[in-house]
Amino acid sequence: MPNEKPTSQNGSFKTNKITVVLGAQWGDEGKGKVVDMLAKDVDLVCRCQGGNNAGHTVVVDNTEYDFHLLPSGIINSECKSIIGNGVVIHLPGLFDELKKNENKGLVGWQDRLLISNKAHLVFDFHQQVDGLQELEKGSKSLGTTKKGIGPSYSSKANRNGLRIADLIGDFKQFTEKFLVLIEAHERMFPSLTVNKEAELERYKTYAEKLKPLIVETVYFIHNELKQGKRILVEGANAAMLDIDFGTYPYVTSSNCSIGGVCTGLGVPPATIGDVVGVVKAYTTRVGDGPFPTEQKNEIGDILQSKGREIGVTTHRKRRCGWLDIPMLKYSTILNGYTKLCVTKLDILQTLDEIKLGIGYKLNGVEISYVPSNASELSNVEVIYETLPGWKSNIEHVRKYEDLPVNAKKYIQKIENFIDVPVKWIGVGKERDSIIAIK
Ligand code: 2SA
Ligand code: GDP
Ligand code: MG
Repeated sequence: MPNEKPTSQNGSFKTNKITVVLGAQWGDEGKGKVVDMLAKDVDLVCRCQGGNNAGHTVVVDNTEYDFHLLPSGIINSECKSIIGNGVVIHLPGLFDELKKNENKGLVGWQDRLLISNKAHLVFDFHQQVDGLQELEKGSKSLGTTKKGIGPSYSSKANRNGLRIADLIGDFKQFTEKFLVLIEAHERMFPSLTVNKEAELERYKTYAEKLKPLIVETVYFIHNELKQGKRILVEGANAAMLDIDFGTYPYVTSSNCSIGGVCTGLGVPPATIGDVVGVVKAYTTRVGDGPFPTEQKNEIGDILQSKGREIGVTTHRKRRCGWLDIPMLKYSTILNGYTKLCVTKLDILQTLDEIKLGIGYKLNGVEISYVPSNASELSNVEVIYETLPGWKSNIEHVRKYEDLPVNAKKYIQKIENFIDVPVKWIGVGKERDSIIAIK
């Protein structure tokens, strides 16, 4: 855990291992809250992938913060926050987010926020393109957040994307590259409307505002590790939205599983210690794509309304269903969780019975894997186990022993199926609404 004493590693330098927090389902498991909880014991909180498609909520003393590009550790005055090279940054969004949080009481971020000069930029036109692509797909749309994430990562892969380093370097060269990038997109999307001059003027101002925040984050993180500093990584989105391992094409455009930590920060795998999988006590998904345990019925409506399952970025209603064990097992294989945090157990407290998806059948035959093909995954039949509910309020519970017996049984079932210890249980949205298990 983050507060462990420095240990020898690789024989090369003394270091604490990095703790990683990852979404184990389709996102919105409550990663923000978990990061906020662990951030009190660390020196550095880093985002490694995604952009302002993410929406991470932290509730402190009745103030609700929603973070999109800023690491959730930013409200902790004792630790620094890094936006790593793997993140795609929409600068107008970043500065709006800072302003909004300043209005909620955030102070001193200028001394705590560091941004990689290798991070790619998301321009407004990338967001327009995101919208146009969704429109073109019609009924086959992905349900993106339209934050320009896919188009920006496409520019990166296409090697004509622009990075922070371009912006804070020679502005003449930035201008040339920007115009090349825009013109390439105008050829592909003739309806695109970009006021190039105004955009360049705007970015000139951003460049000056950004300069004090920019560092070579690879060296910075390496040096922090060498000094035995404690580092926490805040994954965004989740395993089933991973571009390689998720329900492609209904995924985001980054690696939101463990590999994205190494590529998105420039840290070697041996520096990673605990991997905390954040698991919502049921499942939600926002956007399109297969969702085997989805409940398009009264149960789904109860989970949606009691769980206030509304997108933090787009305000879309999230689709809801039962916990999906085959999917969680797959996500565990990918990420190698060493600890689990089960969140939102309180949301199940009114139900007479709770179902757990424990297996899949495809064409009547039981299968032991999550199909890679989206249409096959849409056709799986879920095998359920039904457990009795506990029908009592658990929001005040702070000790595992004090949970109702059926709530404990539910947690034990998850632990047994996944074979990873559950170390925390969320029973409310507030910072202290958590049960820590020794
Ligand atoms: P994109 O915009 O290209 O990344 O969208 C591709 C898919 O990824 C999903 N996605 C998300 N799923 C859950 N939560 C996310 N963040 C917001 C939140 C979502 C919101 O915290 O609630 O407000 O709607 C997130 N971001 C991307 C997206 O729904 C697509 O299925
Ligand atoms: P993230 O994207 O994984 O950080 O999750 P979101 O912030 O998008 O969504 C999680 C929502 O659940 C937020 O509104 C949180 O305040 C809330 N939340 C987190 N943990 C709990 C919990 O244990 N119980 C309840 N009732 N709400 C929780
Ligand atoms: Mg979210």
